[in-house]
Amino acid sequence: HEWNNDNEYAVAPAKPDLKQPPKYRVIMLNDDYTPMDFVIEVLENLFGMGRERATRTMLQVHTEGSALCGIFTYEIAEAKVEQVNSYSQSHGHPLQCTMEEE
Ligand code: TYC
Repeated sequence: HEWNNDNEYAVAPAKPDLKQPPKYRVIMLNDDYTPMDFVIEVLENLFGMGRERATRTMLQVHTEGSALCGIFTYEIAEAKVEQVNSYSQSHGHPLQCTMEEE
């Protein structure tokens, strides 16, 4: 009697579960009233951008209508949106951010 050394059943590889948590884009929206300097300040202080990148992002929003501020987990994205919207409102500006699943 011989063993069957081609036993495929015993060596079937376990399927690795490499699923990542979903990520969310935080998007800055244009409006007609928020001062450009205020938008730059928000991008610097809430999204960690340097002056050059913040200025370029602000101008992209101004000319194209929206721009990406960053990509985060759901909870962080939600917090960023809330911080931008409440900070803007408290300064009397209509500046708004939104989030969308990647
Ligand atoms: N459009 C605004 C203005 O002309 C400037 C602005 C830029 C507003 C970016 C919002 O997310 C924004 N003063």
